[in-house]
Amino acid sequence: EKTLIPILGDQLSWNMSSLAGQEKDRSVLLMMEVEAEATYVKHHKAKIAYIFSAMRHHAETLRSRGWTVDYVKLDDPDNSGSFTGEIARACERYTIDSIRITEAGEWRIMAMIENWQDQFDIPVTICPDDRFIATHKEFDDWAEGKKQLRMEFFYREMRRKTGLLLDEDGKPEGGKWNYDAENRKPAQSDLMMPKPIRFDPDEITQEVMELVAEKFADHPGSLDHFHFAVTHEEALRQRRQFLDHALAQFGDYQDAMLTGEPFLWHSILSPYINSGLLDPLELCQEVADLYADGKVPLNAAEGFIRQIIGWREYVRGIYWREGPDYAERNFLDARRPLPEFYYTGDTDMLCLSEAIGQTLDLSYAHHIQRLMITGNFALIAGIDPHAVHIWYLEVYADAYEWVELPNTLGMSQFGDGGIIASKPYASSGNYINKMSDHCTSCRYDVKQRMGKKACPFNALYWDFLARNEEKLAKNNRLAMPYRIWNAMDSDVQKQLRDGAQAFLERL
Ligand code: FAD
Ligand code: DLZ
Ligand code: SF4
Repeated sequence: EKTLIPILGDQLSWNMSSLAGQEKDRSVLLMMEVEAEATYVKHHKAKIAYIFSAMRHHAETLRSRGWTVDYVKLDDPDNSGSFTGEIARACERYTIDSIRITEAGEWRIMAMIENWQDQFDIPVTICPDDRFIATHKEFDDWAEGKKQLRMEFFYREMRRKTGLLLDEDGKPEGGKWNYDAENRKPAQSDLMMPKPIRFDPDEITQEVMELVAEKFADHPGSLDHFHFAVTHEEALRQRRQFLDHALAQFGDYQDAMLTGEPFLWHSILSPYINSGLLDPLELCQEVADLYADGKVPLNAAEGFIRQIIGWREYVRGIYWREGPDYAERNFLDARRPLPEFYYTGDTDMLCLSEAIGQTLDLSYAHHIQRLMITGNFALIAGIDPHAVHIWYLEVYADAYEWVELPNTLGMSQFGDGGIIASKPYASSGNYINKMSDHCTSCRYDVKQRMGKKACPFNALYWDFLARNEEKLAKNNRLAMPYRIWNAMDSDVQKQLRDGAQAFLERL
């Protein structure tokens, strides 16, 4: 009689709650590469290759630590293609008296797991995922009764809970909780710029890449630039690389963008944190230690820690609190289909071709590209937020629904009507010009609002405000742009709206 312990593709941590206290000779760990998970949306080829390779490596190390791991490969001839089908088959291979699993990261899979007990007539224990800092209850208790769920205040709770960057009196280091105002510098290309480690595919990764190329040929993205770490050791090497060479300037250049530079001073750690190869709290502790030792400035350490114990925990809380219908929300009633160029990068708007091109090559783009280039464009062009959500879920190696959906549909597309963002992240070309060097080499002129050479973001931005005036004009944070819009000559207004319309029709 054994306990069956399924380990999902984003549960590749040593300290999974499903394994805690379990006896190795009474447990069978089940890992499954299944068609349903690879195709419920068309994940980027490099994302699937990353997940499968990391799973295969993790299975090897679990075995070397004495666990029995039953690993079902995608091309196993008996593979049923789904988690539930594979649990059913495992129950035939072994005498199972119970199933134990750490809660999954999305509603879709939780619904499957919750059926298993009745379906297989075996007790199923679902353990909380304690790799997160806040429990579901802690988030819900914090959110209860609040009119607005501001990340900033939740973040302070997480600082208190972890003690990160607090002095002996429990006060924030440096006297302020948040140093974001210092983190908005544009960058310049620099030969000394740090580079993430590019990990060469080993034999296991190569085998997986062949499998993916064959089975998922119609999925977006390329395998030719595969760069991800696939083991705990490699992920730790990238962590070291970031901490030693990029973190110190992470704060300053957090929002900067440069043509031909996909990574800048970012950590490129999200795929590893989200699938379990790296522990988020341990990483933040190390950042706090580097600050304490005088190795990195406070705006960098605080900015980085805020992304993880603040934003990352906060969006997870929102995801589970809002429920499975969150994905269907469409506050602005945006209906346009996603432009084809999101899957090819083929557009003459340089900021977009850069962000999308690197996404298709690398399965990576940094935050401000996701928010202010691809996200902003979709928002002001009125693209259906659900289609935008599917795209982000497909193309990024770090994308799991619990983190991707609130970021995309909530923060970036304002589809939730302002639960996450206090105003839509809509902007004209001006912001992109300030934070990047793209506009200097673009065929459009960022300073022009009308005419053939005008940057399309400009007319679209005003059209977005005009189109949504009824829903957005009440928002205090948009008072200024609406004042500017309403002070414009009606001729100018008309030309901007006609220009936007003509552009959208050509999309
Ligand atoms: P860094 O800039 O080095 O940041 C450090 C870490 O902070 C990241 O590794 C990540 O773990 C965390 N982090 C930063 N911002 C966020 C955030 N807003 N939400 C959650 N964690 C954050 N992040 C994902 O992990 N998965 C997603 O699917 C995802 N989708 C996004 C979609 C949109 C539209 C937007 C605007 C953002 C999205 N993000 C997502 C957040 C962020 O863009 C990525 O976490 C980040 O770009 C990953 O690169 P990095 O590791 O180099 O990050
Ligand atoms: C994203 C993904 C993919 C592409 N493939 C698998 C898989 O074959 N097996 C697996 O266990 N997990 C996979 N995943 C991750 C899951 O779809 C899912 O996102 C997480 O388990 C979230 O709970
Ligand atoms: Fe993007 Fe407009 Fe700048 Fe071109 S000019 S890079 S389209 S913001």
